[in-house]
Amino acid sequence: MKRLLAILLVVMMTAVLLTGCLSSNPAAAPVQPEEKKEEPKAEAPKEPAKIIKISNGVNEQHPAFLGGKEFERIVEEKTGGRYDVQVYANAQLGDDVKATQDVRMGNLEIVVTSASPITGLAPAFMVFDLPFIVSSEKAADAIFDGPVGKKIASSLDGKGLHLLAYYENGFRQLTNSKRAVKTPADLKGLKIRTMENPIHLAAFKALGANPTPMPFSEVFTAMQQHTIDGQENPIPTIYLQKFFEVQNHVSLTGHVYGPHIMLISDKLWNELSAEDKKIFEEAAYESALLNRETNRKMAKDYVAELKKNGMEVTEFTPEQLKVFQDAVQPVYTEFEEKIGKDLINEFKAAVEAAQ
Ligand code: TK8
Repeated sequence: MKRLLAILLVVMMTAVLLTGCLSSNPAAAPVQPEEKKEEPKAEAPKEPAKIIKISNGVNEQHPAFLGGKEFERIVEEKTGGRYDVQVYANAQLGDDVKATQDVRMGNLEIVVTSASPITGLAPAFMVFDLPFIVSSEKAADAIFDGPVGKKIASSLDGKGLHLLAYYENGFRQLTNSKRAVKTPADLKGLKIRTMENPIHLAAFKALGANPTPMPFSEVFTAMQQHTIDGQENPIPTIYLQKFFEVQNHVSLTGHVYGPHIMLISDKLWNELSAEDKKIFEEAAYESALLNRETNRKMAKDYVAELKKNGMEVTEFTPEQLKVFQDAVQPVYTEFEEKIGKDLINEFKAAVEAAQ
């Protein structure tokens, strides 16, 4: 009897296992037939693209922004979309100083900033702020793409920032709403916005103006409301930011040549593989070439556009410019030590060699 029971139990258990009726749910699905259809293999889950934001203070037509878009195109293409580069305009992510600070802290990936307002971090960049030190675009390229540019860029080491590329902001020209400025004497008493940079401040003081530093995004309104009389920026910016709507005089002084530097946060840079670093560097350089070419074309073409829009353009002979050059000479001695005499000499030699 006992044996019979044991056999019964085994039979029942086997039946339970075969039919899958062990489930407490009587409606449970029967065991799948042996030959079940192969389900289409699900794709390996893709890592979401890493977002890289680029901050710009200028608008979407400006060569600095267009350079960023070119960087976006190349990086996304070469990495098969592993990165999603997003270019922001109009200081939406902050003006130069704030955006650079954010990049430095690792809260933002990339900024395209003027070097001038961030020289407190890396004084070597102040060499660009010395008036009339860069004589031509060709000389600028020789600096940017040669050993002097590398040396200046390396002054950012250990500061949380890495220079990806030298874009061109360009030769700065003076605008105002009061009168045609033909000599330093015409500048007397004019309230001129400058970038937040000690050399620019000192130079405009030496010229007899009343310099007022402020972030770029506040400049248009300040001119419109006449809290300042004028400002200075390269022709592409004067035209594209529509400064001609609130300024009627432009003097082609070209007193300072400024780079727009593309800086990436060390935090991100140190995370990148060697392969991605190379892609970023090549994309940055390609985008810089496009930026410089576009900027140079606009700098030529837009002088006529400014005239068409009612601006009076003052041009200078070399002799007339020399009056301005002589007036700002004291800033060379004043800032020589801070920048480094050797660097200034190397810079000047590279400029001369490029002539
Ligand atoms: C834009 C600035 C601008 C600069 C200035 O963010 O502040 O006047 O020339 O181009 O970098």
